[in-house]
Amino acid sequence: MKISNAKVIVCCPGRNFVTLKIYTDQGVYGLGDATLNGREKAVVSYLEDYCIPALVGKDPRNIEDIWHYFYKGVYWKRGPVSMAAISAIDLALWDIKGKMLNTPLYNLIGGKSRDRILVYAHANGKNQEETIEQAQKEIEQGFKAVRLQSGIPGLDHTYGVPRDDKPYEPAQKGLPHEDYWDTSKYLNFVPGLFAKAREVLGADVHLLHDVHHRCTPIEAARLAKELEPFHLFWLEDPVSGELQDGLEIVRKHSTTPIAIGEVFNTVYDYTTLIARQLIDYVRMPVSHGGGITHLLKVAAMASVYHINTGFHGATDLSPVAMAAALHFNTAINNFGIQEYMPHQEIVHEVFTKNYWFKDGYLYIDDSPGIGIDIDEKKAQRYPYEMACLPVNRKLDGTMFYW
Ligand code: GCO
Ligand code: MG
Repeated sequence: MKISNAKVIVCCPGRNFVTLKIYTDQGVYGLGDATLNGREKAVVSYLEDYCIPALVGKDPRNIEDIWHYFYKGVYWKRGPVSMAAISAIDLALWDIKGKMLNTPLYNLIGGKSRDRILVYAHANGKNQEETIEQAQKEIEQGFKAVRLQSGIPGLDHTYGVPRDDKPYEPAQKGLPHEDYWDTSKYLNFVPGLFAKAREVLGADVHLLHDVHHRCTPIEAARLAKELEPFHLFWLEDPVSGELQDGLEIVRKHSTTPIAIGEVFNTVYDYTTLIARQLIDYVRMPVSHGGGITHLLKVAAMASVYHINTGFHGATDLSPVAMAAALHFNTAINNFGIQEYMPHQEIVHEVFTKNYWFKDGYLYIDDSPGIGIDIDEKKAQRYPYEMACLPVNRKLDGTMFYW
């Protein structure tokens, strides 16, 4: 069996997606998600100019060897662009294997450890009241876990909150939009939001919060400590991921569980954090962290330290990545939770959907491989539109993390 060809499909049904399609000489093809929000074209070039020519002629059954060909075999290793490309190749090869063997992906990586996948919803509001009302609506829809992000008094706009009445999408058309940020206003506000949320929503619902890399270690420690009475499911990205020792300071001061890694791309971003038990959840998604092949290794290492998964699942990960994550979550033992930010309906004009939400959980059907297809004609109707994630400045103009 041989890979006969591969191509990259770029489309923008409401937001940009990059999809890799690998063809074989047996008539079976596989799909992988190569979307890197705001840097899509860099991955397209990496795939088209360097990976696809080398893929043609290889036996698609040898997934481990092909993975290492593009990882160990490349002198300039790691990094989000090359790892997004490797992830897409890996997903497409697992998709092909599942289709060839006529079995869903989860069967190839251990079978079912569970029948349904616990997910968390996003409750975003312009202020405390709106955020908690939104959370109530989601709990009424059946969600058992909700992430709260709110506008902050004194700041025009912040991460996680829609600018108008449209669904929240962080990337905006054209060059990066500039946001403004003030950590002390944020730190003064968030504990009160969660105090009120617990009062209104009760003790049972799981509550989560994303700091989006914006605190110094000691600020994050203060926040994690002040949030302790409200028993968060997790506090996400309390410090910027490159400062791994910072998590030790957070850990020393609080029992609030910590999740990190949506911007990581290899197990080496995690080895210290896992082995020193500085975190509780790994978030690196299958579409940025080397696909199924590499995430199996990360999850295995995490499991030794009783650390669970909680994969990134924002709308910039395509339905191919979401379905692949659901297979992965179905199979491994140390699954924790899955982020679920549903795509707009227009996305499913282009991508089919083999998963559905019911009463707090996602379910996936047992179609072979990953189980998602792409309608290329419809994809053509929505050509790429340049869009970028915002940049962030402190109120005095200093560049800051977004
Ligand atoms: C999350 C993330 C996203 C990112 C987005 C960037 O926890 O879902 O932080 O909202 O900001 O995926 O592309
Ligand atoms: Mg996040």
